[in-house]
Amino acid sequence: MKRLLLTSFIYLALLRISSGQAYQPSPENLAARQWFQDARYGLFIHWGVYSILGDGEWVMNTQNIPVSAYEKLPKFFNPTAYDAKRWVQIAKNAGMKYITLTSKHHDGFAMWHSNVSPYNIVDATPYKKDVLKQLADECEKEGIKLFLYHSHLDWHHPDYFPQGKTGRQTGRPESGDFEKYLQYMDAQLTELLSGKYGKIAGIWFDGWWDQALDEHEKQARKTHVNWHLRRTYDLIHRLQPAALIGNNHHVTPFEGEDFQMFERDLPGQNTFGYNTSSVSQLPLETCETLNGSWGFDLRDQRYKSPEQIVRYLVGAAGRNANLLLNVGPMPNGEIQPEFVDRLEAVGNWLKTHGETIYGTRGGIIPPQEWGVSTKKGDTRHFLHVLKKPTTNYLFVPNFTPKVSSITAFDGKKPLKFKQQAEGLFVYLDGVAMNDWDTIIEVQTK
Ligand code: FHN
Repeated sequence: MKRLLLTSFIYLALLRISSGQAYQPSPENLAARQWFQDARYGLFIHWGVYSILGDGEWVMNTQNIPVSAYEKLPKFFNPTAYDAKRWVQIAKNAGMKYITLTSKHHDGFAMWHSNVSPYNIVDATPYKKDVLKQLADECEKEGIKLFLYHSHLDWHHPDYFPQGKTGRQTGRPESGDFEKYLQYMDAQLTELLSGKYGKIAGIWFDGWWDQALDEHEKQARKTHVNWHLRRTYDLIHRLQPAALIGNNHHVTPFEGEDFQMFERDLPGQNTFGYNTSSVSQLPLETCETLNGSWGFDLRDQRYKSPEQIVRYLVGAAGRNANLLLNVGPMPNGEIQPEFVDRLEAVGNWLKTHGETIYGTRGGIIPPQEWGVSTKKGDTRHFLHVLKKPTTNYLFVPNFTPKVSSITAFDGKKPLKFKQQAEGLFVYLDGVAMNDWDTIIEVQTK
């Protein structure tokens, strides 16, 4: 009887695992999630052989370049100015705590020395050096965590079949074995997570949506292929339990994922048309470009100002999310000065105001007309005023914890306040309003 019970228990457990319902994050993984939320700000790097053409990372698709022609590109990729040390310093000066590098984008080219395919930075370029290894070593040295962006979608691999809705003109064969493609992808992920590149903080997937041919299917989380996501996720967690898995599928998270991401929109918003409005309980991250492009685009001058970036970062933190801000380095390996200068200006702001961002969580009140709030522990609250109120006071609705003092964060001037059942009134007389962000600190008992 005891044996029968045990067998049924094991069977049920296996059934739950195969139906993808039993993901229990490990203690290391839960700790990593805390770290991730505390970090709040990271550098996204889109870099690959596509950067040579200076037309973004989608160039293979947008210019309908067949695989046979695109395969010539790596022969011109010789980033002699690439300096991992410099990249990590740029991220650090910007106040960023982690870097997310494209290990493989949709073009299928591996930015590390892969043994699974010669289509990689060491075997297919005159540069012949493993850019990922250099970055991983430098990150490790400097205490910056490293995530890897990895595309599910692959415009190069012959077994990525059936083809999805993009990359249709790349001349790939009209047949293929999707399961073989998944094995290839898992083998490459295994290489990335088996120690040579140290501790990988997380895998940032993208491209799942390529196989969901219409919006309805996408929202129903259905695709034309079986991605076996859970199998891949379990493999990653087996190799590195603390590695956080996120997937930019633009729908509600699947079992086995550790954070939820949004693209070019703050959580809950969908101005870009990509995102789901449902926000999960997982740690959150939103990614944005510093100009208008992910991969290097020679013509793109739409640089965001440091002020815009700070306000976006604050908006994200107030919604309990990280900001992953992107640069697309040039084909020679340099990050252009227009990016570096802006990143540094934000880093300078963080030197004096980072206390209200790092290690915080979204505040106890939802975003307001005037801005957002963050909190540190249970008793420190930061009101980030992003839009000057028309009155001489700020109204914070439903703020129930008992307030002991309120000060302007810059200059530490004590402020008058009135706490009533409907909320908190903070009087702004004498507060120097700042166009970027005026911060008011509320101390509660
Ligand atoms: O197609 C990609 C795009 O190239 C870029 O990598 C962004 C980053 O979030 N994500 C995809 C579109 O959702």
